[in-house]
Amino acid sequence: MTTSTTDGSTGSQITVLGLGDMGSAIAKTFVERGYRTTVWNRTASKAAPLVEAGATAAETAAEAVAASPLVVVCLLDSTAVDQVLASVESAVAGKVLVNVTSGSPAQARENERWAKEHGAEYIDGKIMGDPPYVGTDHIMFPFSGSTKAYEANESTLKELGGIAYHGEDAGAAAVEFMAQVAFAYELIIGFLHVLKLVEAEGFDVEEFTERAGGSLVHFPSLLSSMAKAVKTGEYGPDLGSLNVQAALMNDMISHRASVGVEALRMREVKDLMDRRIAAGHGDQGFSSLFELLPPKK
Ligand code: FVH
Repeated sequence: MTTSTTDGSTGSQITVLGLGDMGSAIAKTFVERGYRTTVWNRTASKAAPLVEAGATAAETAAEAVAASPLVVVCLLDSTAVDQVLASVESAVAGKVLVNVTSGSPAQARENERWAKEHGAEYIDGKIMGDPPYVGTDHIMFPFSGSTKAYEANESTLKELGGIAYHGEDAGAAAVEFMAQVAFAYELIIGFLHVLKLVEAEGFDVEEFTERAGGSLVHFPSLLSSMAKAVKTGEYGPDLGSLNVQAALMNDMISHRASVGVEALRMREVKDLMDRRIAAGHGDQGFSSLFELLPPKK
């Protein structure tokens, strides 16, 4: 339960800036685990439950930063982060800043540049999970940035839940976050389109989902082999050859049209398959469509 400053000394003090749903859950976890926790929020009243639990409320963000060697920032967005950091200025010198606010890789790198300029170490973090799960295995925090600061504070960061370090590039945690979130959204919008089809045919969407869920066990190995094909450029006939799959695509598109269900995605897939086949790659598999996705290699 120790934290460390950039000069290597240790302590069990921590500051949390931002007490929205997530910031409050983070601060509460540290208080419950015995850290001397200082909190600050723009709307001061949100600190009351944490003070009752044992935290100390600071009147200004600068005062809160000055109180601890390790400062966790959890605000709405990067605009809020910029505004709050601008207000703390020299108080961050010698501190380790851990910013878990959502934002882009470029914003993370800019925050790191700002921190260095002000004499602080910077760790960027992202949050994959909901506030009630903070402090459990059901939430994941990818981190990146200063290796020295991460290693010195790893055990403290572990209090938050599952953690993973993605390297010295401050933008890497945001890359991981954006890709993981995009992966989930791409899957679930496809799932909703499929449920529309099942419903249009008059079948039960819950019963179908139970059966479809069973098929997901095959996905990890399929995804791994597709990623390998993309990385090596060696496209075997995964899911069958494109020549065969394109014929199936015609059936899928006309079936959807027959029940009045949108076929946007299937048409995109069919178009990519046709272009790949026309270029002489009909013997390759689904993963070879990667070659046609922009930006062109
Ligand atoms: N809540 C969740 O489930 C998600 C899970 C995935 C990751 N997110 C990200 O976590 C960041 C914080 O989210 P949050 O849930 O705590 O958000 P809110 O409850 O809306 O609290 C926002 C806090 O930000 C403060 N704030 C906003 N603008 C400013 C500003 N210009 N200056 C200073 N503070 C600002 C706000 O203060 P107040 O309104 O109470 O005065 C709250 O403390 C976020 O990046 C999610 O994407 C959470």
